Parts: sequence; structure tokens; C-alpha cells
Amino acid sequence: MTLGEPRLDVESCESTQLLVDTSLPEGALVVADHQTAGRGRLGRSWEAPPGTALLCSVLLRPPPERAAPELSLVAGIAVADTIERSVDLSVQLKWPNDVMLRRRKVAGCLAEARDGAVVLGIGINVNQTREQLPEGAGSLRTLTGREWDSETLLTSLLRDLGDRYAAWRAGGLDAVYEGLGPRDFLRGRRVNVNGTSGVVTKVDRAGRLEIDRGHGDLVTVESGEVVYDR
Ligand code: BT5
Repeated sequence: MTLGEPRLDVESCESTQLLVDTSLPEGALVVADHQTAGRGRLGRSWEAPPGTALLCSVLLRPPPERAAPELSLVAGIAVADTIERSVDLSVQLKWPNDVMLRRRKVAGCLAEARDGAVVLGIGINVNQTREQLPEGAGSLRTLTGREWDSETLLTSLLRDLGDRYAAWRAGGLDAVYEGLGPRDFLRGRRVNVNGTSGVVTKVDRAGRLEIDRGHGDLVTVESGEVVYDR
């Protein structure tokens, strides 16, 4: 599926998520150089100095039989595809929506339902210096030692997201699982999610986190905040 048409480019906005007009066709894109109130999940913020990051939102209309929250995982897979091909380093996905490179968060994805559609936001740290990044974060620049062109990354991202989204539409998470399972950052790590503690065994084919509470006592978690041992 082709994503990115029509496209709106802005220098500055509160959040690209708010600029997506949900009456536009599927694939509509908003790209910003800077956000004054970039959003993460659960009311958190997403920060990047002007001109340093790839910040975009895409309008999607998933079919009713698909679980729309899975789109943040689908987006993470596409971001990982793009970064791996561009920088030639392997990328991990930290459930549910963080993209990790060399154990640092290099991108985040946010799927928000609006007017019966989904506004999918993606932020990739591209050219921030270490001083410009929050604790625990990395950028392609800090992690590879050179600067990267955001527009080239965006072209690649739209293609990868279009491919992964089309596969997911047709076959659900199972159809893109090979891009998720092997990249699982949390597998084997001791975590606490919403009060459940144990060792992560996997992200399952329904997109849930499976945790071993000890001696094979497995539980699955649909959503939540992961605290993990580094
Ligand atoms: C996310 O939320 O990771 C989803 C981020 C989505 C951002 C994109 S940018 C384009 C579009 N427009 C928006 O307004 N949003 C989307 P979450 O898992 O809640 O992570 C947020 C947390 O990550 C914050 O509380 C910080 O601790 C941390 N953080 C903030 N800015 C960051 C950055 N640039 N890099 C890495 N971590 C960051």
C-alpha cells in the first residue's frame, strides 16, 4: 500500500498527531521539523530540538476485524526494517512501542484512535547530539557517529510501513510476526508489568507479552508499563 499522499509539511506545530485531518484518504501524512508538545503514550511527552528528528503521523483505516492497538507494533517493525537497512545495525523492539538500538531508545510509535480511523505517530531520533537527548535515549547520530538524512529515512519508512501494514491488514500480526519475534528486546529479561514480575518468554502472536512468574507459571499481559533490569 502506498502511504504519504497527501502530505503536509510544517516547520513547527504542537504535535503532528493533531494536524492529521481524518476526513482525508488513508495514507495522508503530516511531517514536522519541530513539535512544541510532542506526545508519547499516557500523557507523556516526546521531545526533540528543531530539525533533529523525523516526526510524522500517518492516517490509517484498519479493517474492523483487526486490533488497532497492534499498529504500534506494526509501526515498530517498519521502523526497525528501515533503520536496519539504513544503518546496517540490528534493531530490537521493546514491547509495546519502543525501538531500541544498542540498548537505547531511538524511536517511539503511538497509535491513537480518532473518528473511526487511527492516527499513527512515529518519532525517530536522527541527528540529536547526546546532550540533546533524554536519559536512556540514543539517536542514529550518537549510535553510528555520523549524521543521517531524515527525508531519505522517511521515504524508506513509508515504503516499509506500507508493506507491513498491507501484510497486517490481510493476515494480522501473525503475518508480520517474523519482523517482531526475533527482535524482541525483553526476551529473557526480568520485568515488572503492572505488578506482575517474572522473566519475559516472548511477545506472542497476538502481540501480548508472555511472562514466566517462576517454574513455568506463564501469564500474558495485554498492555502496560514495563520496568526491566538493565
Ligand atoms: C512513545 O511514547 O514512545 C511514542 C512517541 C511517539 C512520538 C511521535 S513524534 C510524531 C508523532 N507526534 C506526536 O506528538 N507523537 C508522535 P512513550 O512510550 O510514552 O515514551 C515517552 C517517553 O519517552 C517520555 O516519557 C520520555 O521518557 C521518553 N522520551 C521523550 N522524548 C524522547 C526521545 N526523543 N527519544 C527517546 N525517548 C524519549
